[in-house]
Amino acid sequence: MAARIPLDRIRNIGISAHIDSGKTTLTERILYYTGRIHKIHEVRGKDGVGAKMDSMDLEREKGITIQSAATYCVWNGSQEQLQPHNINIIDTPGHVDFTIEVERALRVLDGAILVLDSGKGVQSQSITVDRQMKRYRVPRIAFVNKMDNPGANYERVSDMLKEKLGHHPVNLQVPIGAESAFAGIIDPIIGKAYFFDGDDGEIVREAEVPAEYTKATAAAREKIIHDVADVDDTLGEKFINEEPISVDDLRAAIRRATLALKMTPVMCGSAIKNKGVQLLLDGVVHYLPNPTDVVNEAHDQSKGEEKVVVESDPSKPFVGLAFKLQQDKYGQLTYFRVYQGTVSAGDTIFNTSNEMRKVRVPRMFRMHSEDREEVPSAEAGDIVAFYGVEASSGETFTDGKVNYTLTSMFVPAAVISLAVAPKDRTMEVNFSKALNRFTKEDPTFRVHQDEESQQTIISGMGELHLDIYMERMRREYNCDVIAGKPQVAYREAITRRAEINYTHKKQTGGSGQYAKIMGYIEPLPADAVEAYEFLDDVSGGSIPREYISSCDKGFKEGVRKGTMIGTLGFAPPALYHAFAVSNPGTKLLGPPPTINVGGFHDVISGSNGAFSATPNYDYTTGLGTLDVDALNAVIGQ
Ligand SMILES: Nc1nc2c(ncn2[C@@H]2O[C@H](COP(=O)(O)OP(=O)(O)OP(=O)(O)O)[C@@H](O)[C@H]2O)c(=O)[nH]1
Ligand SMILES: [Mg+2]
Repeated sequence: MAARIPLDRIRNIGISAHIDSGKTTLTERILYYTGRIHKIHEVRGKDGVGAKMDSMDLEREKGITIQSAATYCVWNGSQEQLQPHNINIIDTPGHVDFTIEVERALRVLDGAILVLDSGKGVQSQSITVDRQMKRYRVPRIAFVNKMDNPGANYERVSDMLKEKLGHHPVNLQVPIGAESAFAGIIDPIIGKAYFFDGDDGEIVREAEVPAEYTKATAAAREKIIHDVADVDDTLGEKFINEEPISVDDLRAAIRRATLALKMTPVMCGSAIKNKGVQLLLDGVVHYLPNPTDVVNEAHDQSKGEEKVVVESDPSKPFVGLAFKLQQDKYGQLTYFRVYQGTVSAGDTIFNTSNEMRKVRVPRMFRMHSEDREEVPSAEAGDIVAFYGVEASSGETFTDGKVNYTLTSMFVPAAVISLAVAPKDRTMEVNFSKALNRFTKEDPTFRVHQDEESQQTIISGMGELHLDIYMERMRREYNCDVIAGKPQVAYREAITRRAEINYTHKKQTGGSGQYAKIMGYIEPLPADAVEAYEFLDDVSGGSIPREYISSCDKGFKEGVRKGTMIGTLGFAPPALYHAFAVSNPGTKLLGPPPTINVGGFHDVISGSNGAFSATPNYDYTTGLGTLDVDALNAVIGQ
């Protein structure tokens, strides 16, 4: 293997946008210009081959991306002016039904390209994707694609970024012409024009700015300085003192402000016409973070979930996040982002999200869409796929020296459900095999048995989402499926804060229980990473520490069940809740009860057994009742 590229020359980026804006077409160009592929194939191209990143048959047939795909390349700059940089890329689907693919990519990436259609600008899915980027604090470059299309308008799209997404967009380029006359791009920062020659735009020709654009170029440079100085103090000071501002000063300021999420650099081009892609890659190097620029935090489970920073340092203990599972012809592939330390084939690693279960890593690969390259080890900052490592997506693994867990990703609730059955009884085994695998790979695809009808119900993010899985059952598992009528999955939501004041009293046989809990429930912000948050605000030991986790469990169960409809729990956008709990004057009326919380069995001692006792559920806490009563009160208001 070639010598490792140092961390400051690594970029882990996602390409995300509204459907059909050209993400896969753009990625295809990136792979071509960096020498990863030797011929360009179009999405829905006449040659019928299809783009590299859309490797699934269904993707090629439908001309849309369904699964995200990872790849990597090395970039030396549009003029070979840069040291080699390793760019790891995840191309994601734009269709809203596959939003989990965007979610998990953005969870593990350091930066992103937000692609926008030059005519349509900020579209519905751009808003969703932008919210996901904000959730994980991902700095991004906006790329205004399709500059060759009728109605192309770079400035207007940039204005929409401000109006609709609240960004501070800064236009880094001046397009030369637009629509069918779109010919090239000016970079006002260095004052040069670029044209893309050769059959596939592979030759980037640097030229003087055409005379008719000199005024516009000077004005654009002024505006860049002005707009960046607004959000970067160092540049701001130079600007006020009227000191000369060099190319490096300006680029450094843009980088700082972009990483601090204070501005969005806006660039443009036409992926299909092979224009602007190399300059965008230069932009990725200049303005998007390397792994060490990003602060990643974990919870130390051995220190009561204390927050710790995981460092992009290969010599520290290994910490990695399993973010995507995929089955291929060779077996189970688990994609990992390594956040800290080093992991090598043959190592034993520990699943800190699942009771430190240990697994051996037999082999690991760097992925290039469906192709792979075996590597002996991976270091902090890398994205790799392990073979033969059992995991669920969102689980943290370490080398066992530390017991850290990383924040998992936000999983949206289902919006639609469908009763399904295999057409033929002989297919039942394959039917359940397929459902098993799909639910493991995709947390937004859920399966349950309807208690009354005994039917198998699948639920997901939309009709297309469910259709794709039924089609995959037919193709990959030889199992035809009959389906009922789709049902919209209604869910309940908390809309505003409400107070809780609940007294639990129970006398059973010899033992009695008494507990009083006060607190509040309120919606979390729409961009919260976790769908449920428990806030322990107990003071003065009014509820002893050992019972706080029982309170948490009881509330969680209440949220999962919901109150009115019962099965699917509460839904965004009015997201779940936080609690403060306090319990003045608790006393126990009898001997302590025995309880079972989940799979965990404990005998309560002390004087507050009632916190974990249960009038309604025999496996969870007495607070389950509290939830339902309190939530009823909230929803009823
Ligand atoms: N005119 C024009 N068309 C483009 C450009 N880039 C892509 N397209 C076309 O737009 C369509 C969608 O392109 P894709 O690359 O599949 O878009 P995508 O964003 O990956 O789509 P999903 O992954 O399904 O969300 C294709 O027909 C492309 O040929 C461009 O720069 N100009
Ligand atoms: Mg695509």
